[in-house]
Amino acid sequence: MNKVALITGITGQDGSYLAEFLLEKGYEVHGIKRRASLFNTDRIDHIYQDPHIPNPKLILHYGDLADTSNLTRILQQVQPDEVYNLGAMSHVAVSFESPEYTADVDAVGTLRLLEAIRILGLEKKTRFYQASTSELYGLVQEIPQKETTPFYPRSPYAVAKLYAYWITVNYREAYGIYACNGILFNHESSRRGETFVTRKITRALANIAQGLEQTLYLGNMDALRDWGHAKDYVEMQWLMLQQEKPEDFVIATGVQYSVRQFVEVAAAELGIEIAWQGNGVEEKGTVSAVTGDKAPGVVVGQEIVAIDPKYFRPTEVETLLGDPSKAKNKLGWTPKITFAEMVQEMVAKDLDEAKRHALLKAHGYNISISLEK
Ligand code: NDP
Ligand code: GDR
Repeated sequence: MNKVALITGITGQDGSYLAEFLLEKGYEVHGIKRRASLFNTDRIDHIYQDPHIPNPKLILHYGDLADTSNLTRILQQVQPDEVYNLGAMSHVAVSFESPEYTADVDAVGTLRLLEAIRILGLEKKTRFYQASTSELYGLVQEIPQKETTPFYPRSPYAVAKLYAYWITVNYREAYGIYACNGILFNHESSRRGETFVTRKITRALANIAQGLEQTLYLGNMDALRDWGHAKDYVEMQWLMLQQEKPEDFVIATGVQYSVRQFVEVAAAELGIEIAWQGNGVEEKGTVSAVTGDKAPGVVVGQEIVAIDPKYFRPTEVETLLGDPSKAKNKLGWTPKITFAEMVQEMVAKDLDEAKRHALLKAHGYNISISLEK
């Protein structure tokens, strides 16, 4: 019998890679998607299966982490061997705007799933993965951060995820559920949400390179992050549920870059060299050199990066750097995609899209691009 997995957040970045990965392993994959006024399954459309075919291996259910009876019913129906709780209001800055909703979905949503497992008597059958986060370390108490580093969350998102972390540990200890936290550091890809800083940068620079946009507005460019690739990280999520006993793991690369460095590397991919002027409050990035034909819309001297204070957060996480030793030793952690390859992939995808838009525009078609300004 093939294993059955249930993924919350299947329409998100990680959910889409994990669904692909589990389907390749022969799993029957169930996913929870939210009702939206527009289709919201872009990231999984390529693996979507017509429910009319016999024995589809990918099955979607409408649901929401804020809805206890819905979650309980889906778990009862699916009887999963593995639950991956990836669903969340996952944007740190937005959590300051919607703290209560974030707590309901990210913290209590996790409790709802664990309670459903318990109420349905699935404690011995269903293994549970919780998408924990390096944001738990917040105001860091130790460098690099590992499984034993004390937490100090710095946003409503991180505080909600702290509850989710501990309720997962508690249900493991109290009821013997095989439940794990993956404390994942930032991971990106060409499927990353457009308002996270990496994708915002690659998308904006690609548009600027094609003359479709003028300026990229950013907040704290000194923030340091340990960025890996989402495709590598979902494999670790699965591996955590295949061990003999449940444990929590840090997943990170052990290498750190600043937001400013990310801008430079992405710009270089487009043949743009950036010179920085100013003092961090009014910092400007101007173009000092352009090479090749990837950036026909840019000229030397052009101001393409600027700071907008609205992107600064009330409390910031300045630096994150993970120590993935435990995952390396116990899970055989081998990330395959380097930072440079990841940026390359993201820029290539966004440049392709920008070129299509530029071509349409050149032929007189009206195009509108959704942007965060
Ligand atoms: P995304 O924001 O790309 O995806 C989040 C998913 O959760 C989407 O499918 C979204 O649905 C869904 N979702 C949001 N609200 C609800 C809700 N109320 N009920 C049900 N589903 C909901 O996040 P990622 O894929 O990047 O991250 C996956 C998980 O890992 C998240 O929990 C995140 O907090 C955590 N994490 C992410 C890291 C990263 O660097 N990417 C690092 C550490 C942890 P919709 O598509 O409809 O919006
Ligand atoms: P983060 O990711 O908060 O680390 O959370 P994000 O990409 O949003 O920010 C990274 C850093 O860049 C700084 N920054 C900006 N961020 C955004 N979004 N937009 C900007 O314009 C901008 N300018 C500078 C931020 O201040 C921050 O320091 C991500 C999410 O995926 C979480 O769900 C996950 O838990 C953590 O990573 C690990």
